[in-house]
Amino acid sequence: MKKKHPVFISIGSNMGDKYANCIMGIEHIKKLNETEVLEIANFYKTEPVDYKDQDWFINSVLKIKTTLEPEILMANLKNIEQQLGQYEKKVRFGPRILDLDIIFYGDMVINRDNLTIPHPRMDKRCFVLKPLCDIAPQIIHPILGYSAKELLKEVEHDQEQKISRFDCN
Ligand code: PH2
Ligand code: MG
Ligand code: MG
Repeated sequence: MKKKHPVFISIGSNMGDKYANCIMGIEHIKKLNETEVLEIANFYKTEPVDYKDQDWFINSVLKIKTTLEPEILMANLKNIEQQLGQYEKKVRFGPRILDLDIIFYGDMVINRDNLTIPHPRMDKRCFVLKPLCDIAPQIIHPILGYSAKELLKEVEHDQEQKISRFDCN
């Protein structure tokens, strides 16, 4: 039997009906082979980081269990992003209908041209760490050795990363 790995995925949207886009994305992930969605964090309205001149995002984090290998999972997530309507030329860090990023894949460390796990910027990003702490505050970053909660503490007062709970109802 293939091993099922716990994986955390960051989900985000800042175009169109942002919350609906995230929900659609999750529905697609639920339909993937060999994959179960275990937990969904709260949703947050978050100030854009890295590329400031764009609309605010809706972000959350999911915990899934999957036997899909990291590259295969990533390809499936890209495919879902595309199904939800991709804009031909994406600006790096710019606006998107749906963005699905692998944050952690078990405690695997991967450094390949097209895939870096843990996600290389997650430890600086409130929009990842805040929802991650809703569902897995004690999870340890396999390179840095700090928990999600400890990492969040370092960035949560950053005035450039405003974040508030998004009311889904
Ligand atoms: N994604 C980015 C760049 N900046 N900012 C926020 N608040 N949320 C995001 O999901 C986000 C971002 C690139 O993927
Ligand atoms: Mg991203
Ligand atoms: Mg992405």
